[in-house]
Amino acid sequence: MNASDDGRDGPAPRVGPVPAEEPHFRPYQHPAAGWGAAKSVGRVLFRERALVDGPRAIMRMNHENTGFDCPGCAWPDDTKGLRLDICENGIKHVTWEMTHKRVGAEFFAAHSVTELFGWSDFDLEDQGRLTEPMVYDPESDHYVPIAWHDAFELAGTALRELDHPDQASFYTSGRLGNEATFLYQLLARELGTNNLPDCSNMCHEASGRALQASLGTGKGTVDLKDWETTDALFIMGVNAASNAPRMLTALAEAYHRGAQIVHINPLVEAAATRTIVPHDFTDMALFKPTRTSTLNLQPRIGGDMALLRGISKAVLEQAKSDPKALDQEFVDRYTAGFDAYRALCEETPWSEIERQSGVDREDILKAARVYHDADRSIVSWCLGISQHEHGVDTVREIVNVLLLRGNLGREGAGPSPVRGHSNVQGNRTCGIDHRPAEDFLRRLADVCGIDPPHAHGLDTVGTIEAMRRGDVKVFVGMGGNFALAAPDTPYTWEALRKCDLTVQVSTKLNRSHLVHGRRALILPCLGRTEKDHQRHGIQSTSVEDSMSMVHLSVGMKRPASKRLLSEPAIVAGIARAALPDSSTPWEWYIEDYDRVRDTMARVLDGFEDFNRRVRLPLGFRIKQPARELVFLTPSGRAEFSTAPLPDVVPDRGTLALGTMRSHDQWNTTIYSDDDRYRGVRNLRTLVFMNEDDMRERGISEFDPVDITSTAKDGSHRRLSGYLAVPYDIPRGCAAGYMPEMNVLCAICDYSTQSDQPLMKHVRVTVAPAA
Ligand SMILES: Nc1nc2c(c(=O)[nH]1)N[C@H]1C(S)=C(S)[C@@H](COP(=O)(O)OP(=O)(O)OC[C@H]3O[C@@H](n4cnc5c(=O)[nH]c(N)nc54)[C@H](O)[C@@H]3O)O[C@H]1N2
Ligand SMILES: Nc1nc2c(c(=O)[nH]1)N[C@H]1C(S)=C(S)[C@@H](COP(=O)(O)OP(=O)(O)OC[C@H]3O[C@@H](n4cnc5c(=O)[nH]c(N)nc54)[C@H](O)[C@@H]3O)O[C@H]1N2
Ligand SMILES: [Mo]
Repeated sequence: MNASDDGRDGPAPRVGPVPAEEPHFRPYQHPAAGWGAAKSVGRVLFRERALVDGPRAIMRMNHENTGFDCPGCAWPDDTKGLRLDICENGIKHVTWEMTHKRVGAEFFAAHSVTELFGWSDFDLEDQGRLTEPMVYDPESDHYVPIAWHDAFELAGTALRELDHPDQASFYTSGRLGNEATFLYQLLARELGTNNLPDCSNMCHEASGRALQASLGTGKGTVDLKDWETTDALFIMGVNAASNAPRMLTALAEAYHRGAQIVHINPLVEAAATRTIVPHDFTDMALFKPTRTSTLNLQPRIGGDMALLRGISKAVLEQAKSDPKALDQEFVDRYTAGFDAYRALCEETPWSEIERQSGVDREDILKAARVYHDADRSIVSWCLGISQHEHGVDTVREIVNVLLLRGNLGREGAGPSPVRGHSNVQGNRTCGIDHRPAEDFLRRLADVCGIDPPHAHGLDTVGTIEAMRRGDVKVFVGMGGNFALAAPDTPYTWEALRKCDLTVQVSTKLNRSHLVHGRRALILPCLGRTEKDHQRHGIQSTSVEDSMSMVHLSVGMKRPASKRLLSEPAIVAGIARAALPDSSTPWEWYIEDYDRVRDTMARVLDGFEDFNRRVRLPLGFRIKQPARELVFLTPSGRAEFSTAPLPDVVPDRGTLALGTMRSHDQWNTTIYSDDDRYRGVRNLRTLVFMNEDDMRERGISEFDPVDITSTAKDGSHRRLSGYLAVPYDIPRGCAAGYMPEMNVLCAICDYSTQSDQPLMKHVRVTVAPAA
């Protein structure tokens, strides 16, 4: 990474491992998952020396309330119960946590922070699990051991001594279980701040806001059963084979059933071709692939809204001769704003739709026909839709399309965002929100006897800016890797370094431990696979998946070290030290998480009888008012939106760059330099480009290039020496990997609709390396 002014001497650290061989690129020809995935799993188990524990743990993953929830993604568990519902990347993720390697006091004694700073992010995490709390010692520039009690005191004192609680910010990464989440937000609010940034601010913030505005609920309305009964699936802006691999099973089943599957993505990702479902042992044995797509459309980056508008326009045109094209009864009974939306669709010329989407009218009509012929449709999406300036408008346009044909509130139909982290949705449900609802605050005050602040707090971008100004002085990271995941790497690093204290609750060593405040703590915690032993016995925690199912997760492995604490215990420890007079029974809660759940049941909507219902075999589903056609919107109806199409066509000479994940990484955790499904080996510092765009710039395959971004405020950022890879991507578009490319994402480049960083639409020029 070319973050030059990082404040520590030495060469700029790299993210991925040093590849053993030369870069290699050949388009991938095989079905997704299948034996390629099986082989890859074997390699990972071997590397982490988890050949015995690994397979044993995998058998306990995602089983009815007897195992732990796969931390790999938020895809729901198989509704058929006990089935081996696992995937390659989930296994990689679990084995990563279960590694036998350890990072303890001796390790930190042997390596100064400045030395470690020079290591690659891959090497940092590859050292294994953290085993004891550590504090930064500026004298020696080493992390040194600290007792838990003293660590809590240090954090508590720093929080107590702030002039105002808003000088602290409490970040959450989406791994955190519901019980710890609830306690964490209680700590922040009892202290007196709503500064609760989370990874969602960079992920699905736009989806939540849009669904809230259109339907009065910030979540999708469908569940897996709907996926199993729908006639048409529209899969937008998600690389499912890598990032939600268990979706492949659903796609294959849909195909067998004769459902239509339309993929809308600038790249034809592996899930848009064929798959061999890994737990279908016959297909595996016979190498028998199933198609997972019936139509692929490749819009330009940011072109989805225009494409969706085109589908609506076509449906409305069709409705003139075929009244069944439109569900007029549904529209009349349940929606508001239809006439204005119809007028807008009629006014938007096809030429504009084609230009903005980058897709021909003829192809849009194909998708429209699929939509119109299907009795029930689901639209599913992820970051390719949300991380844009107009992410909120685009998700609302998805809802517009669905409303036209009454695809809501009935089986097999509705919006279905694919969430990221395994409990990111649960975090929001349980109170991680810098803009909390008044209703929620009132109940929190009543039940917990606190006086929570009402002013909105800071989100991720807001926190970075406030740290940089010196307005936030204490940063607590509850999981995650803020330093690397956040935009504008050098800027974010400068901001973190201005803090008085940074506290990171983590399982593994990462960049956020090395880019720290004047004082810094590393607080190591149990992972989800591990036994959480408290006074009243082994505790379980609950999580909520993408489809609002809440269920228990119980770790079964011996903890990586005796000195680890659970996340709830760490929150309680900090809370007691920061709020010595608090009447919240922090210690009592930790003795038995059922007690936390009993309190949650009284505060949170839809959590009545929490302890009993969460123990049902598949847990329970949080009620979705919109699913019951109850719309908590101002009009009491589902609201059509009428946003104008944004101009997303890149200026001459510039490209729209999307930053994304490779197959072999989990956000900032990098497993290797390979991206199997995109045919890349031994290379992460690349940029995928259209061949014509390369030719026009005099660039050939693997030529080194400089990538320069231009921010909204006109400032420039640059990455040098990246290798160009010719790829099947629309002209004017380019793609490459996060988190390396965060260097190009300016802090000021966030959406005015969602405050979400524009990680899929970075304005860049690419030129042969100087
Ligand atoms: N193995 C693994 N699983 C993961 C993760 C991981 O890193 N590794 N991360 C987790 C997290 S936190 C999240 S949020 C999800 C992320 O899951 P994804 O959303 O799949 O994440 P990305 O890798 O960013 O891929 C974005 C996809 O959007 C497409 N795209 C880019 N721009 C556009 C556009 O303008 N329009 C459309 N239609 N498509 C576009 C890209 O081609 C790519 O296919 O996955 C979760 N699951
Ligand atoms: N350019 C660009 N940037 C992006 C994105 C993008 O698409 N493009 N995507 C954004 C998105 S969607 C997201 S969600 C964020 C991700 O941002 P984060 O959630 O902050 O980052 P992760 O890489 O998921 O965090 C990994 C770290 O979590 C810690 N960890 C793992 N398991 C546990 C656990 O059980 N408990 C605790 N306490 N810690 C644990 C480990 O120490 C590990 O190093 O990145 C965002 N950044
Ligand atoms: Mo995410």
